[in-house]
Amino acid sequence: MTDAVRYSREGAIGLIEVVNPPVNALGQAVRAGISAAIRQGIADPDAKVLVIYGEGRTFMAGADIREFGKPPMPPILGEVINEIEACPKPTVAAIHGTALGGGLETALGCRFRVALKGSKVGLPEVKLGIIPGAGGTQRLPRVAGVANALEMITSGRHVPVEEALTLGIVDAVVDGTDVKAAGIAFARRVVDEGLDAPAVRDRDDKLAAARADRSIFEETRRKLARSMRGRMSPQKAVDAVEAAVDLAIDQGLKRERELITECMESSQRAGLVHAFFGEREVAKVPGMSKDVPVRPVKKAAVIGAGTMGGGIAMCFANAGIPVTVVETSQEALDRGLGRVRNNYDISARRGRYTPEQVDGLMALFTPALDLAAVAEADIVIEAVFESMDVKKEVFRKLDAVAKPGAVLATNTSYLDVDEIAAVTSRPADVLGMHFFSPANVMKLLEVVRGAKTADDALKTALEIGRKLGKVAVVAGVCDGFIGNRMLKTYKTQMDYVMEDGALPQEIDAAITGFGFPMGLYAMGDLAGLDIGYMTRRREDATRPADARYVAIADRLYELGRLGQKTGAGWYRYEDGRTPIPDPEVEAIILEESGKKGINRRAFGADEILTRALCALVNEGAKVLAEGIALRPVDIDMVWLFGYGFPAYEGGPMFWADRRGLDKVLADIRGFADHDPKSWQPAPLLVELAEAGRTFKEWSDAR
Ligand code: T1G
Repeated sequence: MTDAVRYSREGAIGLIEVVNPPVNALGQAVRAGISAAIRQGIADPDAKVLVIYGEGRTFMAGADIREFGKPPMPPILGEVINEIEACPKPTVAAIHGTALGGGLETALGCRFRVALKGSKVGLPEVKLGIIPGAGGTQRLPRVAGVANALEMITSGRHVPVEEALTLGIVDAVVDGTDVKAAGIAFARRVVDEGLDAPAVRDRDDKLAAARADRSIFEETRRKLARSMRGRMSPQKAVDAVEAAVDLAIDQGLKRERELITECMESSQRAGLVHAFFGEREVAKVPGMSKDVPVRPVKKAAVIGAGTMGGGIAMCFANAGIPVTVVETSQEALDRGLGRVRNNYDISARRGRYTPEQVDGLMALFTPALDLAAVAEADIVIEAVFESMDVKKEVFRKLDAVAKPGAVLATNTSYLDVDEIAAVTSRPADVLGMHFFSPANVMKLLEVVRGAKTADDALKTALEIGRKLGKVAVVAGVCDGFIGNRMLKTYKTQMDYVMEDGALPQEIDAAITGFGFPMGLYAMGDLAGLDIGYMTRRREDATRPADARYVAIADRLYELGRLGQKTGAGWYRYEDGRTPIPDPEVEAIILEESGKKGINRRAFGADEILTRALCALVNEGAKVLAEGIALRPVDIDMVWLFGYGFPAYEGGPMFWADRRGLDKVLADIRGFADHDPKSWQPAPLLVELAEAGRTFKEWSDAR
C-alpha cells in the first residue's frame, strides 16, 4: 500500500482512509492505495464492512488535474472503482467537504453513501473541458435518473448533499463534524440491521423513463448549443449519458472512456485546465513572503454611491462585511441605496433571497453624508467621479479621518495611483482596487500596486478580493492597468479595420465566432458610447497630431446614438437589447472612409480575428516586459474574468504560446508592412519568438 491510503479496523469495520492533502485528489498513489486497501479489507477476516473516507478537509475532490495530458499511470480510476463495486463485502463512502468528479464516482462504486450535513457532491468535469471518465456518466443516471444526471453533469454544479439525498445520490445525511465516526456509525447499521443495496451497475429502473422517451437528449443538446456555445465537452457528456441508456454497463463504460479520451486530447481541455490553475496562481505574488500578515478587515467603507460604488458596497454586504456608504447629498445617497435595494429585490423575486435575507443584507449598509463616518473602517474604497482633482481631494480628507492602518483604495480605471497616494501622509496604505461593472457580478478585480504600496496592504486587498468572491490580479501603475490598456490597443485596431473596410457586425461576428460572449461593438453599446467619447476628449490634448484618428464613434455620439440606452449606437435596438445592423451606421462609416480617401476592402473573419488577437498579445508583451503584469497568466485571467475571453482558449498569452510566438510575430510583421506606426512588435515578443521560446517559459525562468 502507498502512504496516501491507510487501512485499519475498528471492530467489524474496515477503514480505508485517503491521505493526500490538500483535497485528496485521486493521483496514482491514491488509486493504487485504494485498490490495495480494498484487497486488504477483503482478506481481513474480521472486517464485515469497509468504509472509505478522506482525511483532512474533504472527501476526494476528484482526479489529480496535474496528471492531465501525461501518459496514464495505472491503475486507472475506472478499474479501481470496478474493484470497489465488485467487493464481496458491503462498502460505505463517508463524505465530507466536497466529493467531486472522481471522488463522487468512487462513492458511486460503493454500496452506500453517507454524508455530513453541509457537504457537496458533483461532477464538475465539463468545467475542465472533459466529461466524467470513471463511470460517472453511467452510474449517476442509475441513481438519480437521466434528467437529473444530465443537468448535473452538463452544468458541473456542486449539489448540496441535502438535495443529493432527495435525488437518491446519497443514502443518508447526518449531523456532526467527524466523518470517520459517521462512516462507522452507518457501517454498524449495515452489520446490525443487515442493510443491503444492489451495486449501482445492477440498477436500471431509473433509466426507464428516458428509454421510453428519448427527446431529453436532443432537447439538452439544443439547449447546450446556446448556453455553452462552442464548448465540446457538454455535448460529449450528453453522448455518454445516452450510452448509459442504450448500452449494457460495461459497453457504456467503454464508450465513456472513448469520449473522455477525445476531450482530454482537445485544445479546449488544455485551455480550461490553464484557467483552473491560473485562477489560483494569480493569488500568489512572486517575491512576497508567506509571512507577510493580512490586516484584519471587519468593517468597510465605500465613498460614492453611484452604480460602481453601490455595486462595490453590495460585494461587501454579500460577504457579510458591514459597509458604510458615503455620499455628498442625501438625494444621491437615497438614490444609490435605492438602487442597491432594487437589485436585491430583483434577486429575491428570482428566488435567490427571502425578503428577510434582503432586510438582513440591507442592515449591513450604513449611509453617511460625512467622510468622518469612515473612521472605523479597515478598508475604504473610493468610487467617486473619475477626475484626478476630485480623487485627490477625497484622499486628502481620507488621510485626515481614516484610522491608522486602514487600507485606502481607489477604484480608478486609469488614473495614476501613485499621484493619488502622494497627497496622503501614508502612501504605503494606498492602492487601486479596480472593479469591473457591474461590480457585484463581474469576477475580475485588478489590485493596483503603487510604487510605495506596502506588501501587507497589497496582501490584504488580495485577501479581501477572495472574500468578495473575486479573482484578484495584481497590476502595476499605468494608463488602463492590464485590462483596459490592452483593450484600447485592440479596439484601436478594430476601428482601423472598420475604417478600412469592415462593418461592426462583421467584426463582432469574428470575435463571437472565436468564443467571446459579445462582440466589441455590441459591448460598447451595452456600456454606453458616452464613456469612450469622454475618454477621447480627455486624450485630445496629448494625442500626437499625426496619429490616425477614427471619428466614426464621435459621429454616432453626436447623433445621440449612445448605445442600448438610447435604442441606437453601433447597432439599432428594437427590443432594447438585440443588436440589429443599421444602414445609417454603414453610411457614416463609408463617409468617414471616403473623407480619408480610403479604398475600402473586404476583411475575412480570420483576418479580423488575427488582428484582434495579435493586438492583444503585442500589447500584453509590453505589459509583461514593463512589469505591469507579474506573469502571462495574470494577463490571461484578467481577460477571462473581466472581458469574456473564452476560457477554453486559456487567455491571450496562452493562446499566443500555443499558436507559436514565431507565427504571431510573422502576422504582426505582415500588418506592419502596411501600417508600421501602429504595429510595432513588442521587443519581448521579438526576443522570445526568435529564441523559439514561449511567454510561459520566459516567466517560469524568472
Ligand atoms: N487536482 C489537483 N490539484 C487540485 C485539485 C485537483 N483535482 N483540486 C484542487 N487542487 C489544488 C488547487 O490547485 C490548490 O492548489 C489546492 O488544491 C486547494 O484548492 C476521472 C477526470 C475541491 C472545491 O474539478 O473545485 O475527477 O493553489 O484553492 O477553494 O472523472 O479545489 O494551493 O497549490 O481550489 O477549498 C474533478 C477541482 C477533476 C475539483 C476546493 N474535480 N477542485 O476549493 O481550495 S476531473 C474538480 C475544486 C475528474 C474523473 C475526472 C476546488 C475544491 P494550490 P483550492 P478550495
